[in-house]
Amino acid sequence: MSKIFVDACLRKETPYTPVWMMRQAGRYLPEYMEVRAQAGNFLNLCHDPEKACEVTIQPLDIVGVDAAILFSDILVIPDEMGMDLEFIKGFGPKFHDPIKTEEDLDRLIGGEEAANKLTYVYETIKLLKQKLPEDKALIGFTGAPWTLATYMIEGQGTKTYNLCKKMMYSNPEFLHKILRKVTDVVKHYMIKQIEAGADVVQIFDSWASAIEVSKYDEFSWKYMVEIADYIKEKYPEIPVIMFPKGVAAFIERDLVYGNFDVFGVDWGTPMALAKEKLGSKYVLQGNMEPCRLYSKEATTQCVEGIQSIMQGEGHIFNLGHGILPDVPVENAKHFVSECQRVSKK
Ligand code: 1CP
Repeated sequence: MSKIFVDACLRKETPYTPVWMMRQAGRYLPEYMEVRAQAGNFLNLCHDPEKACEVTIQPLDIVGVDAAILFSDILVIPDEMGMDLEFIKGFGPKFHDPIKTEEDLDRLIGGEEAANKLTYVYETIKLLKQKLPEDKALIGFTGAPWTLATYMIEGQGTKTYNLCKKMMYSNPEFLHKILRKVTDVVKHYMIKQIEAGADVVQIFDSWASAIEVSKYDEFSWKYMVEIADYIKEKYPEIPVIMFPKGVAAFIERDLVYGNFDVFGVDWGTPMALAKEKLGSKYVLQGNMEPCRLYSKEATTQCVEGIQSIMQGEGHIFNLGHGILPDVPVENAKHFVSECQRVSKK
């Protein structure tokens, strides 16, 4: 049976435009909160394939999306490379031993050896393959090397990125050494997710916009393209989605290139601009401003607007970044059904 989401990624004819939401498994769902409470904490949940599988499937049943995204986190990668990760309630992720010196980096496990430690992720994917309905696709994912490096250097989320940017301008060779090591792990990690059963993979560069346009290719995009090339060489039929957040100026200046299938458009980038610059080359995913989910009216208006721009083009509906924890479930359902309604052929 064909999967509508995979077909849309490959620009094949579909009965309507498929839809999913970034961060669709999460705190806005009471059913998620229940399973997370049973697990004790967020990382335990990531490490438990049965429970991770259960929360991955919840948004399919509850809000009716067309694809499932593996429940995990981008930060399990540096965790398994040997960094000490904790998710602190009310604070967020924290690495207690951020990278400051060459020795700190050399201590970390690299390449396939690090990717081999993420067995619980592959186990979750294998379980999902047994449990997901045949017509629903499973999306695997990773963080982009740059986005992962920001947490590995800063030790936590940041507003200013001062430690990694200090490195970018005063010791770029060392930043490249970190990015190289992470890229080599991610390449193996992506292949192993695909071999476990992921139908599609997405690379999240959530903090792309922290880099000035003239430096974006050098410190982030080229590593993402290298990962996509590696995947496409081994598994050309597996769609690859790139999601660099906040890169309107990068698109505007025709700086996007690479061998991948779908470009994820963030909510700050006008869909019409993305269509003009990228629509002939890549299927576009996105891009409703996530806060529109607080109002059904604002949601419908935006979905209709996106549909009028993307009608007849390669398109997948999504938000332009993750859903927020206090969005009413009913409004998320409304978004999904509106996307399916306005695009029905
Ligand atoms: O239950 C909880 O309180 C933890 C909240 C939570 C959840 C549900 C975190 C902590 N991560 C996740 C799951 C998660 N993370 C998924 C699951 C699949 C889905 O439903 O989408 C995915 C794909 C991610 C990816 C992720 N983690 C990104 C990239 C995507 C994005 O939203 O930009 C990033 C940047 C992270 C880091 C992270 N994980 C969690 C937090 C609080 C953060 C920090 C965010 C920050 O620094 O602002």
